[in-house]
Formats: sequence, C-alpha cells, structure tokens
Amino acid sequence: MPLGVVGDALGSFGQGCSPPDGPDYAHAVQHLIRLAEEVEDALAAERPVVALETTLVAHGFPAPAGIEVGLSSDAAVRDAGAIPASIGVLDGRIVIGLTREELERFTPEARKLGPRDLPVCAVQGAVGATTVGGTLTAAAAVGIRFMGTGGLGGVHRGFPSPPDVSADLGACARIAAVIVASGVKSLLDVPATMELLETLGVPVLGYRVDTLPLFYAAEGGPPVPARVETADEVASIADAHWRLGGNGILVGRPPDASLDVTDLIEEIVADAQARGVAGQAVTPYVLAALHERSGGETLRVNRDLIVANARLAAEVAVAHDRL
Ligand code: PSU
Ligand code: MN
Repeated sequence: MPLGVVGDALGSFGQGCSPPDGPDYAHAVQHLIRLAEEVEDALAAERPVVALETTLVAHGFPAPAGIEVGLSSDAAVRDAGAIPASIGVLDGRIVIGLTREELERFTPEARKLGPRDLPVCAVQGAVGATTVGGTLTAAAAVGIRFMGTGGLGGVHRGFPSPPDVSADLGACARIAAVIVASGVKSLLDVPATMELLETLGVPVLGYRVDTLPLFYAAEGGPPVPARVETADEVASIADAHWRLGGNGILVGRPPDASLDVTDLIEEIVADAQARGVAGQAVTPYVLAALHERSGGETLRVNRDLIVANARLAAEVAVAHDRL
C-alpha cells in the first residue's frame, strides 16, 4: 500500500479536514485499514468521498436486498459527483471502499459493529457490518467527513428500562462529520433522542422541513432547531461548526414517499419485548416484522430513502469541496 499518498492526503486535507491526531493513523492504515484504490486516490486528490454503512446491508433488509441497496447507494453517490466508500470488516481489516464482491459477504451472519466492536472484529478476523457509529469511527481514521444512511440510532423507548442508548450518539458527539439520515430509527424515543443530541452539541438540520423526519413518515416528528434549503447551506454550516471545534451534524431528509406505520411499529416493539428480543437484536427483528406485515411497503420506502440520503450526502461533500 503506497502509504505516502495516504499520509500526504491526510496531511494536506483542506478546509477544516485535518488528519486525526492521537492514535497512530499511518500505522492503522498500514495494518488495520485497507483503502480501495479509488478511495485512496480521491483522498489524495482531495476529492469528495462519502462513507456508507454495512449494517443496513447485512441486517436492515431480507438478504440479498441489502446488497442491492448498498450498490444503489454507491451509484447515487457517484452520480452526484463523489466517490462512495462502503465500510466493513473483512479478513482482519477494516475495508474502506467495498467492491460488489466484497459487499456480497455482508450476509445476516455478519457481526454488527458499533465503535467499540471494530478492533475486536478486525483482530478476530470475523466479517463485521458497521453501524453509523462504527462507520464514522473508521471514516474518521482516514479523514472522510460525510456519510449517508437510513436512520441514526438513539434512545430506545422505555428508557431507562432498558438503559439502551445507541453508540451512534457518542460517535456523533466525538467525530466531525455530516450524517444525512431520515431522522432516527423508527422504533426509538424520538423526542428523547433529540434532547440528547442537543446535550451532546450535535446540530440537527431539517432538509427542507421544519420537523425531524420520522424515518418512514415525513411529518409528525419534533421540531428541528433549524431548517436548511440547500446542500451548499449544509456545507457552510458544517464548515463553521468544525471551525468552532464541533463534531457531528445530523441532516434530516424526509422520505419522498411517506408512510404512517406508527401503530404497526408499536405493536411489533411490544411483541419483541414480550418475546425477550433485546439489545442489538431488536432492530433487525422489528425491521423484518415491519417489512413482512406492511406487505413490503416499508422495505420500498426504506430502500429509497437510503439511496436518496446517500445522494444528498454526496451533494454536501461536493459543496464542501467547493467552499
Ligand atoms: N436504522 C434502520 N435500520 C438499521 C439501522 C438504523 O432503519 O439497521 C442500524 C444503523 O446501522 C444504526 C444502528 O447505526 O442500526 C444502530 O443500532 P443500535 O441501536 O444497536 O446502536
Ligand atoms: Mn442499542
């Protein structure tokens, strides 16, 4: 691996994009991270790159639909003029920029990796699909500052019993990046998650909306502190936030086809609790039941919003590059 190129790219990453200090990232890139050539070239040339997660690929859709969603997101990012970098752990390395063949290895058997799980999975040589938090952690190690996804993790309903708060929130607080999502996961306590995002200093922007999208439903969520109209505006806000030492920014983009499945979600969440489904298993359980009981409608909305969010993340990355 031509380390010099990566090192130089990171060293000269302009406009609020500086290499992470602290852990020895050059060593990490050599031993722990494998960058796709295309991603490495883009970073070296300071061209816009967008990180994409693999948890939704492995666990968010009935196999193999997630792989198609991943590939469509890749295509949307390219279409908007950025380089896509799907991230996951394979063969003892964190791979940044998965090929189609590599993406096909993210089956439901893959581990789900939050930030703390990345090193464990890499060392143990398992296949690992990264969550938003896991993806941001890997992206930050090579200086990628934009990601598109479906929904951010957050505070689970019924907190503090169980006391389940996604590590995505900690990652947003620690890592300087723009995350484009259709709000937070539909099965969460959305107002509580909004409160915590405020506490953690994470700006929440509504993309052409005044309320946080409720994942499947465009409307009905809590008001956002600020509304934005363009990718350029998001890029300028991100730049200002980072210059002030801020980190994550959440951009809520509503789904184009809005679906109200509030009651169905409540039923399924109660059902999951009654069956003792807990922790990391909750989301895959709820999503699968939703897909089944909505006759595939949630699946279509879910797929389309992920791809649209990837495209908007790329537009923001391109806009930031032009600042
Ligand atoms: N939203 C979805 N489906 C998902 C996820 C979010 O509709 O599968 C994933 C994302 O990868 C997110 C993760 O980062 O769930 C959060 O999981 P947890 O609550 O276990 O931290
Ligand atoms: Mn959790």
